Amino acid sequence: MSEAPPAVRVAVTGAAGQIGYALLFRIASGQMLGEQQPIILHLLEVPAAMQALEGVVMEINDCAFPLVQDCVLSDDPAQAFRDVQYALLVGSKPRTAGMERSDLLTENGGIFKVQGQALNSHAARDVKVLVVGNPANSNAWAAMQNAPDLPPRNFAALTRLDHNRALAQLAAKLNCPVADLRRLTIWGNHSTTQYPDLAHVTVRGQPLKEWLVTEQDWYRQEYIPRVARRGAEIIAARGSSSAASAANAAVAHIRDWIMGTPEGDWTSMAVASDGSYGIPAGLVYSFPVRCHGGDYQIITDLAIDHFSRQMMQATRTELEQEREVMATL
Ligand code: NAX
Repeated sequence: MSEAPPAVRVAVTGAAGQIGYALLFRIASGQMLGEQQPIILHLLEVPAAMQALEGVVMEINDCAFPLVQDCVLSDDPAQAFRDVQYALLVGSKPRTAGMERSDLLTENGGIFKVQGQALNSHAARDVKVLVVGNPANSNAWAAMQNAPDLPPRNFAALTRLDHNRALAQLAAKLNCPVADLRRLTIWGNHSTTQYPDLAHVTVRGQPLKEWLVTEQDWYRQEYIPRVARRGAEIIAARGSSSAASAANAAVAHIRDWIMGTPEGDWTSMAVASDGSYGIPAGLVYSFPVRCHGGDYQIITDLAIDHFSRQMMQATRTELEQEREVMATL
């Protein structure tokens, strides 16, 4: 019988929130890091939510997950991030009535500054950080800026939910299984300026491009806004924001980052730009990426047409503006 590998430490912030509630059980069951990988969960919350978090941990215990060796609960980022190899930063401050977007940016910038500093001081040197809490791209940028001793490429923001939403909407239109689709890209910000790009998509290996020319109105006027505003559609229907699908996307993001993207396909991750496609270096921007061996590579050689260029520019401009606000901190 082969011996189990040593446990890895996985931090989740906002662990008592609704995404946390959908996420922790998936991580604990082995769906993120594999069914052979023991884990120690490090759960960070604000003091007011610690009691609720204790209840969540009771439920984790009651599942008797064979992979879970321990749960560390804390309201102190220094303690929560000690020696962690993965950090899923879900907790953030929601936008409330009367709050300007710039207030949202600075309030969250403050949270992610502190968390970046704590990761820098206490996390494993090869920690992989996934920011889910909004505004996710700019929060990831703030955390990265405050963690100068950690590799910037180990920070990412979640656009996998947008990627999955875009796949599902396209599959519904084509009346085909999602599994037939490859090479879809979400460019830019996890916001309504994101650009779900179908120009490189293949369906059962055949390019979609010619079909797309005949469906321009649907693509530009229905599909792109629908994917970009899917979060609002969920809130209107459910009365609260996406949780299970967000948790699913976070699990898939980390799993692909570690275990690799499928042969012949890619995924979307918001990562520090390397200057590709004219996106300023360092801006946390969603790109098509291939993952292999625990690392990602931005796909740098896609042909970009005029429409795509305009869409990519619009979401880039928004991210540059967000970064300016964050940089004041
Ligand atoms: P909830 O309000 O249910 O939970 C958030 C939790 O974070 C709360 O328990 C709160 O106490 C905690 N928290 C707040 N500040 C904290 C801090 N400084 N340290 C630790 N914990 C803290 O929100 P939920 O629905 O779980 O959503 C969490 C975040 O994900 C939000 O910012 C939301 O906008 C964002 N989303 C991002 C998505 C993405 O694709 N990137 C999609 C889903 C979601 O909208």
